[in-house]
Amino acid sequence: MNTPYEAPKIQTVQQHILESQRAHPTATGQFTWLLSGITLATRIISDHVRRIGLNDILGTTGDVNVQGEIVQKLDIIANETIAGCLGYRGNVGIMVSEEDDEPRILKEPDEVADYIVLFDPLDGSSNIDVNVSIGTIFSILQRRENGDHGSVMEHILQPGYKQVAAGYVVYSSSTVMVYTTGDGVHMFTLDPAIGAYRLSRENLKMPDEGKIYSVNEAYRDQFPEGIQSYLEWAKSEDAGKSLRYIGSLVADFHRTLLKGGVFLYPPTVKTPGGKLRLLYEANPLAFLAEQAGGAATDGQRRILDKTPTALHERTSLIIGSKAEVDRVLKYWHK
Ligand code: AHM
Ligand code: MG
Repeated sequence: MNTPYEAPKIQTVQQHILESQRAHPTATGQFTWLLSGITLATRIISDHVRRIGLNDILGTTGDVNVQGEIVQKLDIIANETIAGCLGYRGNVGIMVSEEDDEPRILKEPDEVADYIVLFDPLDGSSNIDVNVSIGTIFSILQRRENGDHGSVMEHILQPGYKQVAAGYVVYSSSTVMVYTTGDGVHMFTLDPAIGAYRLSRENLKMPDEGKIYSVNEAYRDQFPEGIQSYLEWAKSEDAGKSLRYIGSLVADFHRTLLKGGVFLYPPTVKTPGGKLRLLYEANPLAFLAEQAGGAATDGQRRILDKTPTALHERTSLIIGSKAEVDRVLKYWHK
């Protein structure tokens, strides 16, 4: 019999997570439940972003956050939306946000709540007012061990290689989610017609090489000499490079993931320890980069090997195609 209509095969992010969890017989579904909180929150944020010019949510709140940065109204909306969507997922014990001074403790260590969620609710917020891509970045850790009642900070300040999942959402020409649980990198696009993230690419690999380098060249004179030499080389005709810099890490990284190349935020005279946050920015993106075959370093060490010493710790970051990251390091340490 002829079928009058064949429904398109759709795989949502929820189905994808459930299916990959099936490969782990001990999985309880708790993790899937947690990730569904993130997908819900980012769908709500995406809706705010789309309607931003129509509502009174453009502009600043008049406050400065713990990082010394001006707080945008949408920063707060994104922060509270994520906190709200995750707060009642009973398995989240601690939430740590770039916008909050202190972690939010939802469950005491002796209560059963395995996960710690760390996030940058709205990365690139200086781009909000000018309709340029922005995003949400998240990192998920497990409390160190069952029955380990160490201090809250001991549970949070784990090196990046201990992440159990990480990802981001870019709010751009479309809303795209990319995540890893250590089993490859997968990309989904929000289908506004059905309100769900649909699989667009599975097991994404970062190209081994790429012609784009991405850096705020205005700080060139403040960078270490080796980085300046790399930039000189990158500008030469022989190198065949091209420069792109959006100023939203999440969007600059997304391009690097898809097209290869390298993103650099080296130390500057003004920020000798680097500008980007280790826990909410560098760690999750480094996990994704490595899972996609790329690399991430602070110039001295692999990002994922760094043991954080403070909640809002900053780091320098060189991330992208492995060969290009290696080339930058070679120039830096010549
Ligand atoms: P934020 O918007 O979460 O505060 O993030 C900091 C941003 C990154 O997204 C971006 O890579 C970087 O700061 C740009 O900094 P600069 O303006 O110094 O180039
Ligand atoms: Mg940020």
